[in-house]
This record gives sequence, C-alpha cells and structure tokens, in this order.
Amino acid sequence: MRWLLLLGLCAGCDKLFDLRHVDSMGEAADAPADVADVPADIAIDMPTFTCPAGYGSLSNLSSKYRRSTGFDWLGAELDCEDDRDNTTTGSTHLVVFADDAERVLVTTVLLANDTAWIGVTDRRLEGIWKWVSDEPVPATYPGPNGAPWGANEPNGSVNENCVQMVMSGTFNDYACAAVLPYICECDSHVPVMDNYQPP
Ligand SMILES: [Ca+2]
Ligand SMILES: [Ca+2]
Ligand SMILES: [Ca+2]
Repeated sequence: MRWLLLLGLCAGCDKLFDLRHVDSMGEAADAPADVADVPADIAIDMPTFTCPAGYGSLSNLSSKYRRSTGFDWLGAELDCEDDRDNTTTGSTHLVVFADDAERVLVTTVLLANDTAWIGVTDRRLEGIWKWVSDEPVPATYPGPNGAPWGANEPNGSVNENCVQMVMSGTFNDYACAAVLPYICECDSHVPVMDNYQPP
C-alpha cells in the first residue's frame, strides 16, 4: 500500500523538479542553450569581491580577515580602511558581526587568547551603539543588556565608547585611546563614517 501511495504521490514529480532525460554522456538532452552556456565557475554564495593580500578565509564565511596589533580604536579602524586599494573590490573595516556564527568563529580562530578591538562604538552618541559599516545588522545586536555583552557591560558611560572583544567572545565597552590588537574584515559592506565619527 505504501509503495502504491508513494507512486501515486510521485506521479508528476518529473514536472515538479523539472527532471530531464539524461543521455549516456550525462548531459541533459533537452537543456535550452542559454542554460547550457552558463559558465561553470558561476556558483551561488561565491564572494563577489576581492580582498587585499594579508586577509585570510575563515571556515565557510564569505568575508576575509586579518589580525594586527598596536592602535587605539580609531587608529585601528582607519588602518583597516586603508588596506583597500584600487586592485581590490572588497571594503575593509574593523570586523562587523552580522550573526553569532561569525562572532564565535572569530573568537575561536582569530582572538588567539587575547582581546581585540571590533567595529562597534557609541563615540557618536552615548549609549547608541553602531557598527562601522553599512551592513544590516539587527538593531538588537549588540543589545543594550543582552548577549554578547559581558556581565555588567557596557558600564563605562562617556569614558568607554569603543568595544573590545574579550577572550570569552563577549563585548566590553572600553576607553577608545587604549592600544589593543584589532581584527579587520574585508567584505562587500562599505564603512560609514557617520556611524563612528562624532558629529
Ligand atoms: Ca562580518
Ligand atoms: Ca559609551
Ligand atoms: Ca566596560
């Protein structure tokens, strides 16, 4: 009975999935020319941008990253932005986390048991945290009270306007003048100066 039911359900599956006769060479016999002519190197999810030398891949993320040391927060952001040149099409800026998967990967692979500046700040308006690029990150991330802020953070009011990621991968607002390691990201999202420079 079950087989009969399955056969019944699948009558018309060839139309549903657009199955075509495949000949002995493995090619669809009746594939239209415009489909057959699509170059093999076009694939969904491939990055549409190129990145400067020194940026490396991280698992299956489309962005590329580099870690460096020795700048205050604004110096770090400008150093990241400065990586872009006219031979590459990606934008560069302090890392922006669009979701938690990226945050966890960066914490695990790039933080190297240290702390680092990341691309979020309330330099522009106290208590209003903004990411440095035009990427559409959910407004609640980072939220004023929830993860990924560390316990009791942010706590620095006007004295701590830049965000340091600590070893556990949580966020701490910290004095922007501190010199820390930092993580740059190369992606398709441009830095927005109005998100991080005071008016
Ligand atoms: Ca990102
Ligand atoms: Ca602040
Ligand atoms: Ca703090």
